[in-house]
Amino acid sequence: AAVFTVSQAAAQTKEKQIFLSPPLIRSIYTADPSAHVFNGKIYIYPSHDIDTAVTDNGSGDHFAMRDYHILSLDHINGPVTDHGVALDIKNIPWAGRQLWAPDCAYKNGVYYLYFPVKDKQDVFRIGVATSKDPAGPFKAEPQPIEGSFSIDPAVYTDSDGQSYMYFGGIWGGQLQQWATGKYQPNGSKTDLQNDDAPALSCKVVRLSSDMKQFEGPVKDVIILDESGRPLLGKDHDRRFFEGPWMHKFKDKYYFTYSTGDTHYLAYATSDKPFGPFRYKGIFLKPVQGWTTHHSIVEFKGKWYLFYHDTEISGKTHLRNVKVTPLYHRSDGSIALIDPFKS
Ligand code: FUB
Repeated sequence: AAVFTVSQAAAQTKEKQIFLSPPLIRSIYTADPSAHVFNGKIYIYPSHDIDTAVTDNGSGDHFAMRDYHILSLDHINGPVTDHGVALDIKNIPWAGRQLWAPDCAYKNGVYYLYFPVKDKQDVFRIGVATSKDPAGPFKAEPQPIEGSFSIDPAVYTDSDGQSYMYFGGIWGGQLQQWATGKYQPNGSKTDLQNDDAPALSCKVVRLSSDMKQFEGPVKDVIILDESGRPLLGKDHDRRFFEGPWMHKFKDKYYFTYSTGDTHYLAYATSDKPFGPFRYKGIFLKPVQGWTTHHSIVEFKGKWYLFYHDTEISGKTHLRNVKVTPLYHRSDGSIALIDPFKS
């Protein structure tokens, strides 16, 4: 199957169905919302989708984004401010093409914007840019983070101050091309192509105290099934595809992610940030559009899911971000969200 073509399941236009939430902003296309609370406001770090002449060649090339705009809200239902261009690809010295899903972290008066982009050899790497203002503009470091690869960085800072980066994505995100530890330019375009072997894992690594480097080894985020065995490559309904996020609720670490070609957002929990994690279920049914990507954040004592769909454009590469409440039940499970009203 081609990468990023619209699957029949997700492409069914949900005619006569009513979307659960409205787009947060209509003046630009936005996707992959990483939301954080800084200085009592919500800041959203999304991808900025654009329409280009690039056609879908099976590797996500039509996601040809060139800059980031940061959004902010004072209240969950309040007006959204678009702070303009926060980082442009032309100001990232090592970048080639495709600015994909970013994230942001804060430490000691500095905001760190983490972003995946293909380098001039067309290999995804992860870069970092800094600013004193959560809305930017950000200045990129001259080189990508040493040892970084693939896409979708999500940085989680634990209660002890240690930050971790979760990252990776299969298919167009190239994770499978790093399976040997070295980039395979002519490697598989999808996954390990070994259905009965453990699926490729998301990666996790500690960040250095200056937030600009990896510290220690890059490890696998192992997701175990109900029998304690790693999820297998053939388990497309449950295995990791892309779009990781981490949040902690009542001392449990919740690893949340997209299952990609089956279009779910799923979760797995652990007592430790490195896992292993136990698969628990899905918490968002397929949205309109091929990709599904999210973040989870607590704001003023309530939890929210930030996600995207294609309500405005109907095109899979021109997305819009949304928000809806998210509920943790007393047994630790997350209540399932349907992106359409029933
Ligand atoms: O926005 C480009 C890519 O699409 C992201 O990196 C993936 O997570 C998917 O949402």
